Amino acid sequence: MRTTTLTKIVLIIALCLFSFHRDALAIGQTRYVDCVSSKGSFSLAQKEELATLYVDSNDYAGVIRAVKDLQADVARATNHTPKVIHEQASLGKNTVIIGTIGKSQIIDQLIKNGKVDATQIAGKWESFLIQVVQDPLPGVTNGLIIAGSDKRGTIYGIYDLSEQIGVSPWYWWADVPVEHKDSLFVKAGRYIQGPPAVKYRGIFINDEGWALSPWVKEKFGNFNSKFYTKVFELLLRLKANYMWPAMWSNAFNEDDPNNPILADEYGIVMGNSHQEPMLRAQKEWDRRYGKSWNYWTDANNLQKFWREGVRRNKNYESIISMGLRGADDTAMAKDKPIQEIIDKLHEIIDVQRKIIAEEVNPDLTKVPQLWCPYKETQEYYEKGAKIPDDITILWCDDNWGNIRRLPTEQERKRSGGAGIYCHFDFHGGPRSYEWLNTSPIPRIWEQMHLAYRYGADRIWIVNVGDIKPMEFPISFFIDYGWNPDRWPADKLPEYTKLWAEQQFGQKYVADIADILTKYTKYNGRRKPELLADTYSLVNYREAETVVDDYNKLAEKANKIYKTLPNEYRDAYYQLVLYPVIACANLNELYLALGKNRLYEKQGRAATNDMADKVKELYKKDAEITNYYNKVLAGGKWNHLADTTHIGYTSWNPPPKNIMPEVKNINVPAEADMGVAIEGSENWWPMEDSEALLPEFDPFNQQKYYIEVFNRGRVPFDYKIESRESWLIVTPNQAKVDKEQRVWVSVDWQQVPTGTHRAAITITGPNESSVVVQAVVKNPASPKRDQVSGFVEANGYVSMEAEHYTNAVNKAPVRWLRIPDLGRTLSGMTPFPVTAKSQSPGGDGPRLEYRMHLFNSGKVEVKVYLSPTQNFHNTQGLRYAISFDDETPQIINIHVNDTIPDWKYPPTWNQAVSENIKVMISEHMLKKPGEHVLKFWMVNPGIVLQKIVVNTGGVKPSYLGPPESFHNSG
Ligand code: REL
Repeated sequence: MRTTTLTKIVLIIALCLFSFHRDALAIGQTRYVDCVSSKGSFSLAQKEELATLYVDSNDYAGVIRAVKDLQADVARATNHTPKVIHEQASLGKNTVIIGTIGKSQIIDQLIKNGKVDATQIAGKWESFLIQVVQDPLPGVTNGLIIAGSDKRGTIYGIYDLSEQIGVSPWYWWADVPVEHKDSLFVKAGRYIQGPPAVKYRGIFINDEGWALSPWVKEKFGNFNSKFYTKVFELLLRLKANYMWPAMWSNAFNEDDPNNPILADEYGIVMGNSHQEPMLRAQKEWDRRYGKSWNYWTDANNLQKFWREGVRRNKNYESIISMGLRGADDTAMAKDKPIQEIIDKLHEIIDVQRKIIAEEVNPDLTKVPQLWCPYKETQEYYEKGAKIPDDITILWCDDNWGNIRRLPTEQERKRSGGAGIYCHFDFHGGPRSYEWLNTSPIPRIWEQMHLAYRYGADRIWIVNVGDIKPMEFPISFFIDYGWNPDRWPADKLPEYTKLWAEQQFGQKYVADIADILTKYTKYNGRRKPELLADTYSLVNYREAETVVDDYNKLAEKANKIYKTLPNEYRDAYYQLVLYPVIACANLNELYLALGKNRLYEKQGRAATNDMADKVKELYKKDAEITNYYNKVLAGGKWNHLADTTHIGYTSWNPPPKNIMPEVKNINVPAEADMGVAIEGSENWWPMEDSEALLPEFDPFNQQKYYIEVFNRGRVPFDYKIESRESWLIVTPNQAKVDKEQRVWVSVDWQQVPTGTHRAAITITGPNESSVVVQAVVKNPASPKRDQVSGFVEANGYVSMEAEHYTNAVNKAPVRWLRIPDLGRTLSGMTPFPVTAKSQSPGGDGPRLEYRMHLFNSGKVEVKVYLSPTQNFHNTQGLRYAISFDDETPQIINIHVNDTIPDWKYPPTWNQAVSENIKVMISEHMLKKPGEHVLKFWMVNPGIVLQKIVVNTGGVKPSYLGPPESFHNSG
């Protein structure tokens, strides 16, 4: 008997620990639900025996509704449905008592009787307490109390329990399965959360024309309350509270009158986009007045229109967008003098506030309002527009995730506070990006951390396009806003793992987290819509390495897919596999396209193969889209993969993907040998110049390729000879049908000291031959294992920021590594981000990079930085740079960004497209040998990703040369 019980316990524990069991049910929170009982634990479910769920019928309708979700969630996990009751008389022995302080008699009574101490949450915003209480009330032996400080506090408490029992906030929106559990226990203890650090946290559904709209039409008819309640529920499960609704052809309040009613009942605070003031969608205006609004000519109609809007929604919780922009995301008056526009803005806000005072509350400080200095409207503010103190200023990013402005010390005193509106999706220039998730969480962290530390914490709202496929960054954005202190930079990898675990269980956590981190990094390097002609085809094997890495990731993601139990596959496909295989395929397509064009110039027989490959990959792209739309989850997400992404010619998406133009050539029959080499687009014997491979050195111990290719249809044999026995060439003879890649490397045990030139002779058909030169540099010193720091090769030293030799801190400033930030490895930034500016030099904070150079004279230092905006609106963000004892040169990263008219500076297009800002300084080095490069802090907010010291050999590439050989010394 005892053995059986023991076996059972062991089995249950094993089930809890292994396979797809999910520990990280509530990301970043103490885990309080278990599937085995423990001392003093509360039994929520034990086979058919379920605790009763009690909620006062006088509590908020939204709380009562959420309890029904909890009831359904328990059933999802256990297959048994608990009872929901509202009468005190029917309280069972085991009851979950749920209620809002001040709205639930029982909760108030428990607090009064001292059974529950709610002082930590009472009167706070959106806070809750979950506590196991023995004998809380007569007849109740075991109680689980979920008490909320306010309506959403209670709702969040309810959904927190749901999350802990294994229902992911994405259970419906991403088909995340709920793992079956026979038993659920809440461990003895008190679990408190809130208040959130950011008061309003939400999303903006936008640019919904291509994917979300047809999906909504097919599944819900229109953007009605059937659709929106799905969104509201998701937001509450994520602990978000705020939203701007879809607005392209839609009007939230009008398309379904139940929309605002249900938003309010659920507990979602509604607003409208930055261009739609006074709780009215632009479409409502268009439907009535049919032309663009203009306050100069339409003041009366606009005032009437606004009055109707705030009157209609006055009983619902909202944040009212204030001010005015032109219709359709344009400036309100392009040709008028700026002062006239500012005066008009003042007049508009005055009128709007008068209407609000008359219609909603004469005490305007009680009515949440925001003004959003989006695009041109920021100029009005910087040039003197005065925004009433109690209105929240919702600062914006540059549409590409880089915050344009943060509150100054003075502005931080405003009673309305500040917030941030930013983008994971954008319809506009320099190119729309609306297809896949391209926002790695380290950059979201870095920017929102800045925002938080500079006091922009009243509202965070992010443009998420169609919601899908932004699931992962949405979770992070909301979780980070809830409790930024829980997620310092070094915990970001943990966040990714916990998120992966919440959706897929423990088994593949590390691998899935790795996939999420890498695919977002790869997509963050350049938006897929901009990908054509990005990576170098010939230098540093850049394009093929990117494709190789992406394909390896796709292979890994696919392998996991195949071994996952069936019920996890849909979720995994949409959250992990799809973005990886879709973008790996696209990268490969552009590599094939680049090769097709290069090969055509070289007359390679393989030109047409590359054209076929492009066609095949283009077809595969359509198949992936089709799978997402039609097969995944039985077609549940049809259209959500419709967004076009191939064939852009401007910022505006093409209406349909367009197959890129490929080149086909007529290949003559006769065999004809061509030779191409790494680092060059030329081919020989066509070219007059010398065929010279990049240099070989004992530090990096490179291998470089030579490509022997056929310009005819008949295959031929080649032979390769070199006099140097230490030069390894493989294969040194072969039959070439279309092309053969030959690898050249050096046997470093055999090479004599010094610089050598080795000729490699390739002999092909009809006695044709090509000579390729290899330069091999084997210096007497330094020696590979003795050198400390980096070593120059091929005319450069390339260094990842985190591979500094020395980080010099100076209290309170220290250097912070932000893992996985940026295009290559990670980012280094001076911390805290609110630290005072520093004068570079002396013992100032700096990163030091030791290196050995073989060259001297003039060198160029290229510093790769995140494209941070001039968020202080001062002269620009600066760092300083020096070699050895040089006086540091101060470099202003915004020096070329002077914005006379507050439009985006010309350098901005390049910086956001490339997702990097490269600054160059020149230095004079008297002699070769050991040097120390110093990167000095001047302003906080600068994020260093990579440094390249160019002694004359850097070749064009997108990411810059790969990292040079280095030793920690
Ligand atoms: O991303 C933005 O904030 C804007 O482009 C949009 O809010 C804008 O109103 C656009 O969707 C409308 O055409």
